[in-house]
Amino acid sequence: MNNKVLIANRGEIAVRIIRACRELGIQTVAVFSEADRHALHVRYADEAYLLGPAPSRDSYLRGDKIIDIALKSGAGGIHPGYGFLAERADFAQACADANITFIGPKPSSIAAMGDKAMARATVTRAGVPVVPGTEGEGSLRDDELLAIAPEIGFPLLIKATAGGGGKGMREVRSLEEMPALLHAARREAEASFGDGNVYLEKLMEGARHIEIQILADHHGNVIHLGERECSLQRRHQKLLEESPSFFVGDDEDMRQRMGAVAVRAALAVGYENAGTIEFLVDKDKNFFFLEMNTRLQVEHPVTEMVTGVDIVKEQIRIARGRQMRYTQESIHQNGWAIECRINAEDPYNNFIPSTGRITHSLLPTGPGVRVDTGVYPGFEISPYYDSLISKLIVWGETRAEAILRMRRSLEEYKIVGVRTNIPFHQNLMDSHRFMGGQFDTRFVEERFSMEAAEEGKEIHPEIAAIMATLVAHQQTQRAAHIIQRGERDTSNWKWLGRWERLQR
Ligand code: MV4
Repeated sequence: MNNKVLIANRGEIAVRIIRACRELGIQTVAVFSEADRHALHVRYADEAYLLGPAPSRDSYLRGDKIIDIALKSGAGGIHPGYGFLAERADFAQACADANITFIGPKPSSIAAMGDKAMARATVTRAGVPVVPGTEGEGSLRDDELLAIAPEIGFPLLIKATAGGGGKGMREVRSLEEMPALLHAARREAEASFGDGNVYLEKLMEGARHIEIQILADHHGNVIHLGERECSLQRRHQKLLEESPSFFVGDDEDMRQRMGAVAVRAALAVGYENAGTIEFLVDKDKNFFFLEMNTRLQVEHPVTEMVTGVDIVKEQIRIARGRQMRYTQESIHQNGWAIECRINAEDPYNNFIPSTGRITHSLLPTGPGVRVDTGVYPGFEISPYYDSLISKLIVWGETRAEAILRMRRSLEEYKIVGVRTNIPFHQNLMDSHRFMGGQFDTRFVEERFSMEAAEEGKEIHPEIAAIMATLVAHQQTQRAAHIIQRGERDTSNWKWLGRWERLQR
């Protein structure tokens, strides 16, 4: 790989990758859609090329055009970021065929982990525990699945082999309802992935979602960077991640066992570069391999904050064939990091996406605060891509300090022009269950409501008046959203005392 990298992505992750390249002295090439002409990643890169119309399939999914641009601009490497082409084995192969370094794993590793049934079979052979379910890599017919189901036991889950991230999943409570659910799952999988193949897993209720970050170089060195707790999600969209996990806590033995198992899963597919092993963890701390994400993840910064490893720089070094700069013994978790995903969506209206121009914005700064964003005042949030505006990441010596810092940062953060989920995160930070770490993957959808969280809160007429003035002043119908200052009835010190009592 030469000294020029094309970033085949947009938004905050494209900016994040450009920053790593800059620090490494690498030239950068951005690509953009018609909707992203004025995007930050286009401004930050040394060169930028238009891909095509706004829809992803006409722009960021055009692997052929992207490889052409890489060849024309003389970029020797392509970083795919996450989403779009990041987990397409055919794209990774096409890069190799064009003599371009794909900054990620080998096509065979992507393919082996992309087929979820194959992934289960492969890691099982390597001694990695998986959730009980169907075995082997072949496709199973409905009659075969119906015969196996009672052995696995109900409730169970039908999952798409080509799936991941919850798409095409169906919960099955009894054999009677299973044929119809199989049909529906196959149809959804066929429509989403062009592959109607499914497999079965026992449903693990009330489990946590904990994942391990992996780094592997081309010299056989594979290490893990500890865990991330990702249980706080809504409809399979993660909203908040932290590292370490409160649930793993000071159980160093569990942490090292999970890490060792994750390393084994990566070795099973000859993994290279950065990747993540997802586990489901039950209340008795048993953990089971769920799937492997063969890419850089949205939430990688929390791991960077506690380990001090720049994962993106390490990805680039690894792709250049360098030896990893770390050994397992040199990796230590220091303190606590929390990431809130700031989305352009309305938490008071079922989280529907909010589009429009960001007219004003003030970013939180100061000690222990990092904001990864791809937008700025004047930028228009379009409906074509995901609703992620930014990632607000804080670091603290302890979880309590990180939570207080996150509250402070959320108060400082002002975004006007689109609605955001900042009020959701503020309510979450005030939630006693969150403070006490008492949550699993059902928490946001089943035990949390904005209305309940805000019951009894004062109404602030001054803020309402300022907001009305602002809106009128801008002569726009677009909704403005002012984040209310934290006027809590207790000081942070009192709150910390309470939190510490909760911990006993
Ligand atoms: C599961 C599960 C329970 N039991 N598998 C959702 C996304 C995909 N990565 C796998 N998912 C799940 N698989 C078994 N056998 C529960 C989920 C799940 C979930 C997992 C992680 C985080 C949030 C979740 C929300 C709902 C369901």
